[in-house]
Amino acid sequence: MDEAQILKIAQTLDDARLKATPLPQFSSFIKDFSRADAYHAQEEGIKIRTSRGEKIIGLKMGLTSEGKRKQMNLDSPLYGVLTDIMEVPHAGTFNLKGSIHPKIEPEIAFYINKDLKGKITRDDVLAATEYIAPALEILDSRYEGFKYFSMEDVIADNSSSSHFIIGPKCTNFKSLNLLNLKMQMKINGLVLAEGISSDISGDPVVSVIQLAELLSFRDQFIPANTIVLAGAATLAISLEPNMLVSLEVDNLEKMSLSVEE
Ligand code: OOG
Ligand code: MG
Repeated sequence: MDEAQILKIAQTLDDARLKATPLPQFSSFIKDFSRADAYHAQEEGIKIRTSRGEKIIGLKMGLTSEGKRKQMNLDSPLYGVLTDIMEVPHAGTFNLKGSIHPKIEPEIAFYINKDLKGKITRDDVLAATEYIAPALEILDSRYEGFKYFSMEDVIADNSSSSHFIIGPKCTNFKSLNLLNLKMQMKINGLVLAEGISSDISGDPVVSVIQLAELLSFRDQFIPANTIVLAGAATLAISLEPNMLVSLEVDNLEKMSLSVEE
């Protein structure tokens, strides 16, 4: 695909996001849309946002759980970029205006304070982690119906990321078994999504390792001072007005978000 076509995809998706108007999938009419083109379009989309003054503060892994891959009918993990304006404070309010068909999902975040490049180990990730935290990600696909036929569409669309919330920080995470943390997302007090931290790539630390590897294919890395969302442990739930969403992860402090119209 040529540069002009890639730029056009990035601009069209940016417009759809700003106008909260969904689009048909590009793969329904573009036949030579490769994975590299898709990440290239994602990078151009992020350039459009940073040129307006947004700051890159994090990265997200997605489709790291088997349940999510089945929900979306997609086969492998992917990543996206988080900017400062996508962050909603913990215990704050999320206003649905400006979203198309938002969904929320429970995650674990890692705050990485050293560069992580290429092939890295579990110990490298732990040594570079300043804290972990429970996290919520709000997804809002810019495509009609929030269903994809292709990985390329969703990657170009910054892997559906819309907003994220980082819960209370935990710095003594080295004493926790990160493979065995129960995660419960409640809506208005009812448990609607439940999983275990090992539903995230078998081990959420593995998501960070996979992220560094995926980035290396684009000659990129996880820079110091980056928030990394490791991916959802359960299926995503559609957001509606007046929901109080809370997330409880074993050994971490509870977090919450109110949703309003
Ligand atoms: C893709 C993004 C998935 C996760 O945590 O699995 C994701 C999507 O489902 O739209 O963020
Ligand atoms: Mg996610």
